Amino acid sequence: MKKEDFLWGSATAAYQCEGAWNEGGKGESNWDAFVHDPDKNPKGITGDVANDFYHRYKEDIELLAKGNQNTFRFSLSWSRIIPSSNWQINPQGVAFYRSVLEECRKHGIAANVTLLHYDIPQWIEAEGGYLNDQFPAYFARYAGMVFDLFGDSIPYYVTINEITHNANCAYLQGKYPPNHHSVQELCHVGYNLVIAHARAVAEFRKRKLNSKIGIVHTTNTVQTLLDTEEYRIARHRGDLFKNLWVTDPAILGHFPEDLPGLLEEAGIDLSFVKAEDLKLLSENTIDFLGQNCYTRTLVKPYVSGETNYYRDYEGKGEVLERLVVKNWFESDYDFSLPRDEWGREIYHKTVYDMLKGIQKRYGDIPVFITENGCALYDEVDENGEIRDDKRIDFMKNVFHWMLKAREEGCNVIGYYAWSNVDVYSWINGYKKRYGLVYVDFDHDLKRIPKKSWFWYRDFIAHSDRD
Ligand code: BGP
Repeated sequence: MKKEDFLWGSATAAYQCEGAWNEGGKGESNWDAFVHDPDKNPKGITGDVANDFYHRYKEDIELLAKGNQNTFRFSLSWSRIIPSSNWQINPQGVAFYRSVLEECRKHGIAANVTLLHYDIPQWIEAEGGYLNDQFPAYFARYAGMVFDLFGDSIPYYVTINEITHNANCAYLQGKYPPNHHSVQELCHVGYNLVIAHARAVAEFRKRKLNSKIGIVHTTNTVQTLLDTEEYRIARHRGDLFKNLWVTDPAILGHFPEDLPGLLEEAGIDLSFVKAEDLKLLSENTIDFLGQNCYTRTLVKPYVSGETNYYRDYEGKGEVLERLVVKNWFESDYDFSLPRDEWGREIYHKTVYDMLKGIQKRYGDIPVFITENGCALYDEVDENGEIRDDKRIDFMKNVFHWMLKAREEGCNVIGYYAWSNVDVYSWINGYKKRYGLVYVDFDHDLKRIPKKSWFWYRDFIAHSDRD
């Protein structure tokens, strides 16, 4: 496979890497406000400095290039480009992203840029954030400004990162800002985000750019251990909850047919749904799908408990990742499989199942694996090296399954390791590391390529010859 046939790269996100939270004319974001509130963020860990990408982007992009990577996924900080409610553009913010793009261009790296990766301006959060029915209009206005500012210099635009995961963590689990716990709000926020996405696509189409536009979804392919009628119903409802309410509208232009009825049966007030929004959806589908692929979701028929999502933010291996949707389904477990220190099942084949599932439901839509990675407590050894063999083993297995799906006709066109260098991991802090390059967060933020960075570099070089 030639390198030009397939993009190999790695990914990051503005709040997790940039730092410089109040520099360069940047406004306050919802994450800035949240991490600075001791009641909401008792650990006190912030992304104020993060890995300082704002000042070190040249070094990080050079590392990508030296590692044979030809694509870089990053996100824009909305509040760096438009700091306040007067909608004035911040020239320093724009200059920063132009320099990042120029650095990519110089190194022959294709930029894959997300407009919204969890961080929104705090003034919008204060007005109700995603729950405000003005949110889609705000997002479309911001997106239009970004398309005008950067145009074709960005070959791949992504509207929003992980609507489902962000909505679940912010409005169900209550761990991400604004820390709410309400199933009704979860549904409303989910709807507003899907519509915001479609409105941004509409802005993009108006401008007739040569670039492509997509959405990034986190697919947890939903599976069961048994194949009975009850398990099949739980599986389908799991798929509705985890995937279809985002991927169907984004790719097919409409919500799944049975979704409204099931939600109403569950007591959700759907009065926020508007006919004009549904028309907009049908007219604004995407060019490519970005899939963040970490693990699958194993479900069984619902037994008990209120709708909720549980994750381990301590990394002691004590809490299993768990999802309950009352009367629909709940998590199941295959204890024969390994788990990471944060209670998440490690199941490499999920990337294959995911690509096959997309092909079956959506045909030939181009797919990027926009995130995939292995969380570890990496440490520097006595020789100054980071021997992250577990990560290499993880990548080898994932690549095996991804390339098998490609050989079998799945239209996967690129892969991004999460993350290019170590970043701030939401709520978890800095000890949960995914990077191909180690960052010394306790001292000088020095970058040290891990063993996996060298392995990936050589893998890409080798894949270029085949
Ligand atoms: C995805 C997010 C990323 C990243 C990654 C790892 O859901 O898009 O921003 O954080 O997951 O997750 P975490 O840092 O929570 O372990």
